[in-house]
Amino acid sequence: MTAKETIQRLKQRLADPSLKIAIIPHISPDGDAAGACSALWQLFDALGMQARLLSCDYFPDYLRWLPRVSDAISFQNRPGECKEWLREAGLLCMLDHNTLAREGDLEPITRKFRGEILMIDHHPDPEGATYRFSDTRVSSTCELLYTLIAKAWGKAIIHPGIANALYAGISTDTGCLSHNSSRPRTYRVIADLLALGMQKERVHDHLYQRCSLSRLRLEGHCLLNKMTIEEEYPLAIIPVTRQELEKFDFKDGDLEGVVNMPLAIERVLVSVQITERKERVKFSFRSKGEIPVNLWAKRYFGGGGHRNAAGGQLALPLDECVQLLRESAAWFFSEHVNDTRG
Ligand SMILES: [Mn+2]
Repeated sequence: MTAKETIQRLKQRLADPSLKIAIIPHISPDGDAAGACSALWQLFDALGMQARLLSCDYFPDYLRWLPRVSDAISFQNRPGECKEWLREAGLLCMLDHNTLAREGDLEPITRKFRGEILMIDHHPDPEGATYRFSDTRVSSTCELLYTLIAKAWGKAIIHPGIANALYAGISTDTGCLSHNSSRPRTYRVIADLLALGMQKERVHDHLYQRCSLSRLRLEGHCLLNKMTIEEEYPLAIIPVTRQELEKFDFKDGDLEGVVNMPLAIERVLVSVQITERKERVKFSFRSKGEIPVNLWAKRYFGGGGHRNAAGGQLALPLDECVQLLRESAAWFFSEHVNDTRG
């Protein structure tokens, strides 16, 4: 089926006002997932559709200003409502993820979902979905969602609230247009969003200028006391313990972006942040140029993602995680990195 036919079928499905819709982001939603959820729910509002936003965990504070995001139902504190809506819903929208496995504790329920699935995403190797819009070339799910909305309903339906949400996703997923953002099309979409009333300063203010003092101090602590740069490899590692997170009054999203900072050093080609959370240790990988850190995350750390930005997690003590990273670095740098500068 061509994209055009998929859009036509989706539009027909959405013409039924009795249809109930569940919108679901990936676990630990980021700016792109939250922006896409916000924009899509606002679109459904404009179309007069009944939707709910369900999340397996919580949206971080810095994204809760996005319209409709604070109306999300978390499976952690309202599991009954999530289950009930999924029983009644005929359409499940997977945003910014390519597999139900990225839905955390919601996965066992969404695996049994019998309705149709709409996927809008930009990660490689998408699984299933009735209506699939997946393109790894776009900057973000929000960029792809813009194109879908414009093609299906026309640009005019995009009001400033939708435009702000879409831009929030494009901006955060590209590190303020520093990576994953070399296609002219991305800037044409941003230009359209500005013309449709998007408030760029307001979005930037919410996303980047409302940091707490403790968050800024945690960033400083990571760079000054925690970051190491390997001698053998152009690799920076930032391991953070649970006690340190508590000391700096950590809130979800507070370490967002820290892993990118070591890449400012010329010699560093790969940066990995390893964070000890309640039950698991989380890995966040970043790289420059052609270096595919998603392959490293997939092979050793139970994760995956994009070429230059990937994640993973393991149920091992933090020091063993750091050790595994150092040991597997030999494999990764010899197999996948030609230019080690060093
Ligand atoms: Mn994304």
